[in-house]
Formats: sequence, structure tokens, C-alpha cells
Amino acid sequence: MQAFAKAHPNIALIKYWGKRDTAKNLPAVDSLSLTLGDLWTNMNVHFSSSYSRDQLEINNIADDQNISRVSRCLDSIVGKSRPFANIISECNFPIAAGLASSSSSFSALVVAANNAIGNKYDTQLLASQAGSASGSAARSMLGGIVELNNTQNDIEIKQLSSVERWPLKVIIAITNKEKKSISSSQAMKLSASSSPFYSSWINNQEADMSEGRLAIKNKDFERLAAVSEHNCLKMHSVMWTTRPSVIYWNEASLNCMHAIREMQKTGEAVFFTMDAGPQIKAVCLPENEAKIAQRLSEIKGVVCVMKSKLGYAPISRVIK
Ligand code: 2P0
Repeated sequence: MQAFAKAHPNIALIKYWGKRDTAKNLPAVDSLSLTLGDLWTNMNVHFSSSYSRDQLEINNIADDQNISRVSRCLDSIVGKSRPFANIISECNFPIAAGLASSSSSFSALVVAANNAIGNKYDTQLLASQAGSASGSAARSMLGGIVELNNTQNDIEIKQLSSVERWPLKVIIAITNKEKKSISSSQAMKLSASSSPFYSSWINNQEADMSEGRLAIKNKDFERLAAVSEHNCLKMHSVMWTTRPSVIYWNEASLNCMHAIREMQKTGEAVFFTMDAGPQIKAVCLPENEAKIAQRLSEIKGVVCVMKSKLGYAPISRVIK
């Protein structure tokens, strides 16, 4: 019982912030994301009665911090009476730094585990299982542009656009590779209980989702840019007004935002988004990619720039 899977992280344009059920890890709002093809997590899951406990290795280093979350996720796919597993994970981008490494990791984990036991579950069920471990991971089960909707007791994912239909590009300006000071889960909990803007954030999400869907349907870049930046800044306003405040930005993040605003004024098709970390993601049309990447790499405080095309759903194979 051994399988390999490769999955890509995703970044949300219309964000997930807040949970309606913490036990099941169900999001409080719908969200819309881009799957990033050039960033990946490779995962090998090997179940064997020869192991005496679950073991996890991330980028060649044994990891005890995440193992209980990983074990719970494997239990949900394989059952609690499963053999123990050895899990080897490799990631080509910084972990826990606001680049959604949990989205590619948990989607790769559920896909590999499912393949190892003979593909018992379909994509929607795997998305639910991945989402219970990490809300954003559900969206990495599909490629291109993806929507996550809340249903009565669960979630549902849908592809809004294939990679080929609208091949947007994403440039990531890394401004700090350190692990974030507070996890998204902890920060979301604090936001829900203390930000005076939290209820307004929740109540206005459907309007942003409709606007995002329409922009994607019409491939209207300006419209997608406007609603994405607005939604991102609204989420960060909730974070900033949380007590104690959750501020993931640094000076370079703000410098990048201003540079993107300047590029917009000179007619470049580009917009920014930012998640639970100080990295800036610039979304653009393919013809603008090189110029924008160059400009962002020159900004004070930018450590490096990564470029990504949109990516596909996870791939997997059984290892004999
Ligand atoms: C998103 N984030 O929509 C938002 C924007 C961060 C900011 O999804 O608590 O680490 O494990 O379900 O999966 C953070 O995602 O959160 C996140 P948990 P997760 O991408």
C-alpha cells in the first residue's frame, strides 16, 4: 500500500477567513482561487504493518509538529484501524510563510492515501477530507480557477475556468521566508471573536463572489482586479482590527502594493493579493509577466521573485 501524489498550492482571490464549524473545519464564507502550476508538493505515502507509528519527513527533515494533523487526515481516508504510515513530503517553496503550503500538502496527502487504498473516493469527497485538515486544501483538488461553496453540512468545489481558457500568470514577491508568527486557524478564531468588521466581512462575501464569477465568465481582467484587491484589503482590515491585531505585512509588502498601483496607472494588466504572510502575489496577463517580475524584483525588501502559470489538479500513481 504505497502511492505518490503531486499537488499544487492555490491562492485565493476571494478569500476564506473565518470558520462556521471549527470541529469540522468548515469555512464561514465561499472562496475563489487560482491553482499555481509551478509550485508543488510531492508526497509519498507508504502504509505498512512494519511501522510502529506514523512518521513524517518534510524536505528531508523529520517533523513531529504536523504529524497528528496528518495522522487524523489519514484516519479519515483509510479508517482508524489502518496500518501506520511513512510519509515523505517535498515542497519547492517556503513552508508556512503565507504561500499556502498546507493546501498542496493536504491535497497531495489525501490523493496519495486514496490511491494507495484503491481509489475509494471521488474528487468531491477527497476535497471534503482535505478541507477538514486545511480549509484551503479543498481548492487544490482542481486546476485553473476554482470556486469553493458551502453546502448545508459540507463544502463543494467547482472549476470556473480551465488553465487553457484563461492562462493568467502569478508573480510572487517573497519578502520574508520565515514561518508566520500566528497560524491562520488561530488568527481566524481571534478575528471572529474580536474584530468589529468580522460580521460585515461575512455578510458582503457573496457580493464579491458574484462579481468574481462574472469577471471570470467574461474574462474581464479589470473587473477581476478590482474585486480581488478589494476583497484582499477587506480581509486584511479584519485581521488588523482583530485583538490582538494580526498584521502579516511588512515594509516590502507595502512597497510592492504601491509599485503595482503605479504599473496599473501606466496601463499594465496586473493586480495584487496577499494572504496570511508578507508575500505579495501579483496576478497578470501573460504578456505583462516579464516586465512585472523585473519591476517587483527591484523593490527594496524583496528577497526573490517566483513566477507561476496556472496549474492542474493533483496527479498520482501507485508504487509497487
Ligand atoms: C485563503 N487563507 O482563502 C485564505 C486567505 C489565508 C488567508 O485559506 O485554518 O491554512 O487550516 O483551514 O487552509 C488559510 O488556509 O486554514 C487560508 P485552516 P488554511 O487562501
